[in-house]
Amino acid sequence: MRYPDLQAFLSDLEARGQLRRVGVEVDPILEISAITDRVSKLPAAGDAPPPATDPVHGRQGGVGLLFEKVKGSNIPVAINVFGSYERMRLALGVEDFESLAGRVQELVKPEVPTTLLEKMKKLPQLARLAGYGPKVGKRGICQEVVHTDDADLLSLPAIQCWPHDGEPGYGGKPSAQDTDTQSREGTDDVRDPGVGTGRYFTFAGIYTRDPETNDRNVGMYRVQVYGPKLAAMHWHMHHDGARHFRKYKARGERMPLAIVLGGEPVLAYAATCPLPPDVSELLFAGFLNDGGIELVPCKTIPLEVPANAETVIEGWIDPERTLVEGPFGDHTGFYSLADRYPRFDVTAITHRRNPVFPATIVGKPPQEDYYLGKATERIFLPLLRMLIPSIIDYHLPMFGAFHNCVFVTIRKEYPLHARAVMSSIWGAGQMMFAKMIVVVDEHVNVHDEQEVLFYMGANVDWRRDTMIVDGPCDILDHSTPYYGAGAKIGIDATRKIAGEGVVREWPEELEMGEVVRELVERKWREYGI
Ligand SMILES: Cc1cc2nc3c(=O)[nH]c(=O)nc-3n(C[C@H](O)[C@H](O)[C@H](O)COP(=O)(O)O)c2cc1C
Ligand SMILES: [Mn+2]
Repeated sequence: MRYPDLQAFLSDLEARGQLRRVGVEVDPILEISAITDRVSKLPAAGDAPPPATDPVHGRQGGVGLLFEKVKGSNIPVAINVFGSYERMRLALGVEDFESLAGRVQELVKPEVPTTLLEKMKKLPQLARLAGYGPKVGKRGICQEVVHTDDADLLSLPAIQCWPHDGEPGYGGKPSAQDTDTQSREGTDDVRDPGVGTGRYFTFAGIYTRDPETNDRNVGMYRVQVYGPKLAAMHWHMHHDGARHFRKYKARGERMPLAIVLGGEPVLAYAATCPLPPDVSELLFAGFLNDGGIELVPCKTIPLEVPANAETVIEGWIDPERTLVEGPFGDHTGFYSLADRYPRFDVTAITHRRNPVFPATIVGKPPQEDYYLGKATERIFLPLLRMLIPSIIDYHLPMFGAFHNCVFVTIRKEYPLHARAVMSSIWGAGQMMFAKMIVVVDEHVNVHDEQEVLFYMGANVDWRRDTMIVDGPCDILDHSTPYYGAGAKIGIDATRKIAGEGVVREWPEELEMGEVVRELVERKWREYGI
């Protein structure tokens, strides 16, 4: 089943026992977050078995939540609604992620083998043919109510997730990291005293267009609220929103930008997908939705936004002026510290009558984002294999919080093959952030973390079988010596062969013979055990 909008999704979740309404009044400052954090760690609602690809953690996630009475706003907050395997599958309208992965493979297969990037670039033509491209119409529920002069971000129930979020001075002065992601020049550190600190939109799609190619991008970036018409945009330098911004900045132009809350549930997922630059998230969402996403023109800026969204915030990013954004309790399990980020000035807020406000929190896993990431892990396997055919399967363990750890199985064919695979992974889009890659042989169950660690312990000589390389890192990683740059390790835990350094005779792994196993199987009852 595919849902036309967030509220249709919520209704269906409720009918399936996957959503709980909370009628008692709650505070958007920390209380919603504390409840959600606790619920995320509960067993998942329903009795679906854990997927084979996540046997240990596959049954967590509690229930989706709808807070009906939020202090200071008349808009209800929906949270953790993607926060389990079951709800993630429902959001994408699939029985399992593998079938979707199959569809992705079908879509890119007819092409002659070329690079992944070329393949992905062909996606638009292919997909438009099949009607997956966005369709611009005239009217949408997202504009049932329009506020321009009276637009007020503070009317929305933006949440504060962690205690030090937005706390001025926490963790020292903004680091003034010398990168051009953010605009460095501006110094207006505006905070509206009426706002409180650290209130964020945490589950919004950020819509921008490339000023040169006019390509659309949608990314999920957090937005800090500073006042009725003022916010800051936290996009990482490696992401497409920041890339678009750099282009506008170089041209000395302000950038139109829309913050979209709600719409078809596939949109929120697509906004988190590590698609290559210039591969449209809207097109991908249309593909997931099995039909193009309907858009409507914004009221005050030259952009189009999903017609079925709950709420849309329109405005401009200033090319020069910044705000001190953060700190923010992040998906790493630590605070990302305050820094300068571009300033967003609101020109309009449009919404449907009686909107719901979608939110999420990130923090120590598992949280809702774990399931978004796991969906991507499965759906992108065929694309990763197209780029790096030696990969059989991979697994991003929960403890790695996405970027810290990747387990990979390969069918090893030649000396140092595992190293080639590691380097390829570090060259594959957002996989470049992988801080530790462990490569094991095909017969290892890569989703069984104990089994992978067993081979890492048994098969690795730390001097011979590891490699440490420098490269771009997740900017949220507080351990790197530089902002967004540091070292990564590749660990070759495969069986070693000639040509991989000194290899003494490699013993066979223990396994019972067929004959004795059959004997024991046959006599099992007789033993009386
Ligand atoms: C819950 C959640 C919050 C996120 N917050 C941010 C953020 O604040 N800034 C950012 O740059 N990326 C954030 N991301 C990651 C991006 O959404 C993701 O990497 C996406 O692929 C970026 O798309 P892009 O390459 O089109 O920019 C977040 C992801 C999730 C799931
Ligand atoms: Mn993108």
